Amino acid sequence: RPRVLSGIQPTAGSFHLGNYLGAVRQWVALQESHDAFYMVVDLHAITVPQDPKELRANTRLAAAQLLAAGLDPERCTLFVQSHVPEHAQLGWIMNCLTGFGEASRMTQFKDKSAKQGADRATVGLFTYPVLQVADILLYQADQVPVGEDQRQHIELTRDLAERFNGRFGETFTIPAPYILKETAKIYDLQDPAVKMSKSASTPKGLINLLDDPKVTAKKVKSAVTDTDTVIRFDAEKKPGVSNLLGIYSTLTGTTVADLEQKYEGKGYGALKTDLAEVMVEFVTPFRSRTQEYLDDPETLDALLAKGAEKARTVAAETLARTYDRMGLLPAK
Ligand code: AQP
Repeated sequence: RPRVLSGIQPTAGSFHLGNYLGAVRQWVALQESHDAFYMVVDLHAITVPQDPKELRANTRLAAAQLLAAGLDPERCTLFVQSHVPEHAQLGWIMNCLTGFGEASRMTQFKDKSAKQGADRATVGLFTYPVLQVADILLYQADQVPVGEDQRQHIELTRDLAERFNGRFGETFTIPAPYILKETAKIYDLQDPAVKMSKSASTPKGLINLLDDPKVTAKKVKSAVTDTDTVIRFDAEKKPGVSNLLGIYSTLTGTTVADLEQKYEGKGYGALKTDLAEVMVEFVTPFRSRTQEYLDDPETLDALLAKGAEKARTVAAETLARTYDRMGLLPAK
């Protein structure tokens, strides 16, 4: 079975619809056909300031949401990044292989540091794509299921893996991005020119899966569309409507063409009302399942410990080989 690896930050509390459709949904599907490793990336979360209590709670909350979304610890390896120290260790090695200019070209860093103010951005934020490289290479992943915003980091991973292999001999599998066209980028409901993100300029554009379903329905109904009236997919001319159609299509398994036909001659109000209903039907059981996992933190922690143990056996082997290839003296 080919191997997949991916991660999600625990920072915002609730996952948003972009995280789910862009990534987590694919993770659930891939656990059936792939040897799958999924993690809550708490070391990435601390690249920006975190309240310790909240970070701990949000890490459990992220794991609970992954299980609620359908990850099955019998079918995949689910763990917390900091439970596997090899991530930080290989991260350092990869830092020593990355050019300063190369890291400076990462657009996610540019965006995130611009939002924070360049003076406040940490060195950790600057090198977080390099830690991501280590995350992927440790598991010799063949594919990395992510949203479009992560494509550049997968490119960096490929470059560094090739560089290492070229310099020290075949060590790392060269991974490929696994990005589904339809859900590669979910857009902000109030500003369909930008991706849906936890750092949205207004909360009205962001669908948090754990929001009160009534709030979710309201956000869908007040989504920005356009002054035209036709319900048609055209990402360039009609980004708002196209975003809604894409979300609707993925959540229901109906093709966009069928939706266009269904809403022919109908107004945007009808589309939004129906999509709000679809969304509420999706988030309501998701919320209660998440709560069930949170109500039993001991079981959750035990499950994560088991996942970390499985992950470590793979990670430790890759790290040992890497150290050896580079000429680091083994401890006797
Ligand atoms: N809008 C999106 N459309 C499709 N995929 C998306 N992802 C994120 N936003 C979208 C994908 O979700 C996975 C987890 O990403 P993350 O850990 O970076 O989660 P986040 O920090 O909550 O993502 P944000 O909201 O995008 O954060 P900021 O504002 O910090 O940039 C990834 O696979 C990502 O591609």
